[in-house]
Amino acid sequence: PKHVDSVITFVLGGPGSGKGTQCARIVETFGFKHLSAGDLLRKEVVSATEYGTMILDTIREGKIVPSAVTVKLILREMESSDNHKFLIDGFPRSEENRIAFERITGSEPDFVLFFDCPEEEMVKRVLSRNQGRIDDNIDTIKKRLKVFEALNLPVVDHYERRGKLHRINAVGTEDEIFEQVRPVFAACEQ
Ligand code: UP5
Ligand code: MG
Repeated sequence: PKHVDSVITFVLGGPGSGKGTQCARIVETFGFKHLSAGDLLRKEVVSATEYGTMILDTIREGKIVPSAVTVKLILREMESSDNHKFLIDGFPRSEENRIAFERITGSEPDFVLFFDCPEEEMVKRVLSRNQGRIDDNIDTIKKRLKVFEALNLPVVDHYERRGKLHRINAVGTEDEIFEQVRPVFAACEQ
């Protein structure tokens, strides 16, 4: 399959830590294809496919959609893309997600970015985002933060142990944060 020669980057961080914002900058500067797992899932809800209702209920509760569904959506995008450099944003969210991706694709990420952000800053950003997301309310945010800590941080630890993690301080202006991100990608361009 096509993804065998690809460059795969996972972009991790809590809700509102700035993953989507920095991914847009990486796309602009380094020509990656941005795949936001959350955006792909929200698209399924809007197009009312067979999993739409289940996905909506899961997002509203701040829980994690079954790996098989998410991996299928990501893989479909990878396979239909002309690009071979992928930024996978907001996935894997759990060890189960990670293991499913590795098993189904036979690939591991080349490197992993982690946007490290204090909870109060994440809450502030999500509450002031105002894009009508069903999960951007204080009750769901609290649930998202709990799920992040319990299930996503073990994935971060995994990649830290594998020497693949780039920890980014996610507090500061968008430009300041991108100046920490840039060298990670500049190094892999050579
Ligand atoms: N902002 C950005 N950078 C800033 C900065 N430096 N200073 C000040 N403000 C900054 O940013 C959030 C807001 O902060 C924006 O208004 C931005 O302008 C501002 P953004 O870049 O959107 O942050 P991001 O980390 O992308 O936040 P997001 O809310 O998208 O993260 P989540 O991880 O919570 O959301 P996601 O869309 O990935 O997932 C949503 C739900 O889908 C999950 O809770 C889950 O239920 C489900 N899901 C799965 O089940 N499986 C998956 O694999 C993925 C998602
Ligand atoms: Mg996002």
